[in-house]
Amino acid sequence: MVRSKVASAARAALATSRGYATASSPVSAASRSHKVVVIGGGTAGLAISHQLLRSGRFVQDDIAIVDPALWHNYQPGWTLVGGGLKTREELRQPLHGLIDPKLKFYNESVGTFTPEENYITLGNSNKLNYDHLIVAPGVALDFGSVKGLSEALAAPEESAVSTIYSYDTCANVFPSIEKLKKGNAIFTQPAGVIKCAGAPQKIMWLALDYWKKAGLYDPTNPAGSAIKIAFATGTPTMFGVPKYSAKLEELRKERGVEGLFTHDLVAIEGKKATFARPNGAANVTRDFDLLHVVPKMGPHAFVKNSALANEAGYVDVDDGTTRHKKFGNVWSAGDASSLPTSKTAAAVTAEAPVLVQNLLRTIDGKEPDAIYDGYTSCPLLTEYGKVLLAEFKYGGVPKETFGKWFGIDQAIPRKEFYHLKKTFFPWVYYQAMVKGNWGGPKGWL
Ligand code: UQ1
Repeated sequence: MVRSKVASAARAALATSRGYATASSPVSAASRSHKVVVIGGGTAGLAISHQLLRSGRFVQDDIAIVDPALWHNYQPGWTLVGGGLKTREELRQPLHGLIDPKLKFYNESVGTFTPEENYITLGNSNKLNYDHLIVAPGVALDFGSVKGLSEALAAPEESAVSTIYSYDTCANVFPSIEKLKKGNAIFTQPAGVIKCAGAPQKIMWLALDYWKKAGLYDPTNPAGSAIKIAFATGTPTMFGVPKYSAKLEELRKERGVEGLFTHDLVAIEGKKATFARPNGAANVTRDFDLLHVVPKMGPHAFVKNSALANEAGYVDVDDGTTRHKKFGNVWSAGDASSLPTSKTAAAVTAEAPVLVQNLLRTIDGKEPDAIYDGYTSCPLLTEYGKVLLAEFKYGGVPKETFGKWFGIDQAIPRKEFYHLKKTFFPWVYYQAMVKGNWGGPKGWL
């Protein structure tokens, strides 16, 4: 840290004296080496770093974590913030406090990857050499994907537009639900890959339940209700897994929610939302009195524009081993990876142990033998007090933890799953998962 400060001060002084920035010719950029460099202090980065440390095979500073963030957020909880059930503050912790002191923490951004020569540069131009690299920086929200969205989110009271998808905005969602007494409420989901594909409708189901209890929405008489509810999604169905999609479609119809499928939000102007349609069909514009938006998401530019990315911009790893397809000492898990599953913290519970086992075997000169089956989960709030616990693997095939134990059908919303979602998962997450002790359905590691 001290060294990097000196280096950047020297660079700044030089840049000033020459009158231009010298990013390409740093004066004395420091160079350090680590056995493992982990990009990202999010769910995947923390779980994997601590699982590696717990293997007992690494000493002080063998493993480094790179992340510019000051805070770590329990993002699965933001739906609960949107539903007025938790505060955003109680879901976050300072990132440095979650990192074991045996790990070297670079609280910096990433500049570039040079996998051919086994190093990365940091945003401050310092160089980190590695034996193994783990890339887990997550995905970026693209607020620019919807015209007028950034401006609308900055003035939530006037615009009636909000989103649970960021720390800055999630606290505005519940007040907007409470404030609405009549009119059109529209909940959107974009076409394309997002994290937690169920969240765009979870917040809708909570809002519906809230308005129902407030006497403003009657599911048996939606046309005669003060509030009308529509789910506008760029996707063709309620959910990507047929088993759960069927149940959610049944709920949508039962509850009188209008389904606007293959409607991809592209613009907000005043109280009008415009949706693109496929196959050159004309755009559709709808008036709203409340709009809950989910922006498009995608890989960070520093990943997308690197030699590590596949065509879509994700870190190009093997679906089973999590090892990079071209660079044998590069690995990825979590949202930034190309693993073709739904992007959730639950997925990381299954990905992390596979990555760790395979990386350790590779260090020993053996071939990877652990295989990730695509396990992921979506605890889908369908009302206050009930959750449909979708759990599935590659191919959208259900893989239900509790079905196996108790013979129950997890497509049926239950109060027990609600307690898991609201109380147990946030607790076990900070208590064990980020420390490398939690294997999801496998329990404590
Ligand atoms: C899980 O382990 C986890 O992380 C703590 C979640 O929180 C985000 C989950 O949503 C799920 C489903 C799991 C999986 C664990 C079990 C016991 C099914």
